[in-house]
Amino acid sequence: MIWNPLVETMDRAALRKLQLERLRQTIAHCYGSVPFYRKQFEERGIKPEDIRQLSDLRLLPFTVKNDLRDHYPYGMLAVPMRDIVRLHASSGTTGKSIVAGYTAGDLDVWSECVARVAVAAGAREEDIAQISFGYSLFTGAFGLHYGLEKIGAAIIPISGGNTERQVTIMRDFGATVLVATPSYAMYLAEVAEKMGVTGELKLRLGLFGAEASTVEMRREISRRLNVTATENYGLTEIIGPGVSGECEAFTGQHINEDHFLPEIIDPNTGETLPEGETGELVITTLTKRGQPMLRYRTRDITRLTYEKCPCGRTTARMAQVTGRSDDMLIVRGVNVFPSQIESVLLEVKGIGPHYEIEVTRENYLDRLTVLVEFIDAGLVDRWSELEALQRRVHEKLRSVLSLDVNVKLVSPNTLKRFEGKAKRVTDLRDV
Ligand code: DLL
Repeated sequence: MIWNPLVETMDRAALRKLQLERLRQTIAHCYGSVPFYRKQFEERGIKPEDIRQLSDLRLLPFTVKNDLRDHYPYGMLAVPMRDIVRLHASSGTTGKSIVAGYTAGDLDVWSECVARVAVAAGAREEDIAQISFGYSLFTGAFGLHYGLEKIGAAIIPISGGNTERQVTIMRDFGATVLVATPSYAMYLAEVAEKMGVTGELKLRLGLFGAEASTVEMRREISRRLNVTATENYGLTEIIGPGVSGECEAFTGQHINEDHFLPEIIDPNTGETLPEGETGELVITTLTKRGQPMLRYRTRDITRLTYEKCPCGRTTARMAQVTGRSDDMLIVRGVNVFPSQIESVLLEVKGIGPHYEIEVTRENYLDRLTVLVEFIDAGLVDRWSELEALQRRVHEKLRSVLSLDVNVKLVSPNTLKRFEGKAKRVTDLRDV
């Protein structure tokens, strides 16, 4: 089923025409209403009229997270506050948060986009959806809430945390769809197993997002919760969830291209890359009124394809985000993405899906330590087996990363569990 066949299966030439029209309106709106954008245009000697075709987009400067921080809290708004009806923010691990303001029209667009993503993933009006994202300034819960409500699903707005109660409600209310971060879904699976109720759950579909997860991790969640695990993507600066999501053909995440114009750039040079090449995702909003974004650098690494999908949608698809350009660790000169480590760990039998990564510097030498739980608690007394397991993990990591990694196997249920986005990497080199 396709929620909005008119746009989701639109002929690409017609879609590009619509995008250009909306791009020009957005640029005029930004230029006329946001001093930050006007200054950027003036500094480069460009006028809104100079943007005549979609490829002229590359004439425009990028917008980055720091621009939003510098204009905290309301400096990026393009409408007066009386037209704003909702404010969200992303906490950000460092510094000021990023604020997002929505007009009533923006909220409608947002629900529409999430409705499309939810339906593409397989959600239907008969579903009972448990929303286990925190209802807060975070966009995840409210975004999925209104999108799923729009398609007619019944919402359980349980929010994050209180995990045993979550599982009880999930069972008693007969939830069929779970909305959570992949790491929280894994934790929920574990708690359901401990409570011995996995078999009584009615879950069939997982709408997972808000953080990177590997195929291996989603496969494990899928097995343990007995769900089809799908992924969706978005960010506060652009709208929240609803930017893109996987369809039932699992060929990447369809971007709601009539609202968000994607590009891929080389993160080092800023050059636009051709279709299919991997780089940083840059998004321009095409319909947002409250806080439009021109060429926003997401820092997320992915690639795009414009080929028609077997599901019938014609919109661009983005590959799974493997990490953020600022997540990449450089350890003794070797580039390491946490997702590579996750993939390796989940392939080794005998260890659990919970892990932490620590980077330290000893005597000017970087050291990467991976802590991971072994599954069989009895191994504590069987040293040689434990040692063999540790060697296996070590070898596997070395062959994939070309790096000597310090592996610490720890007892089951000793590492931190996450109720929202996981924070698995601690880099202690600069402190
Ligand atoms: O996480 C919006 C969202 C909520 C998306 C719920 C999907 C579901 P922020 O808190 O601003 O917004 O974080 C945005 O999270 O730039 C990515 O780095 C990461 N991210 C979001 N979805 C995915 C995903 C929400 N499916 C940042 N895969 C983004 C990988 C993701 N990373």
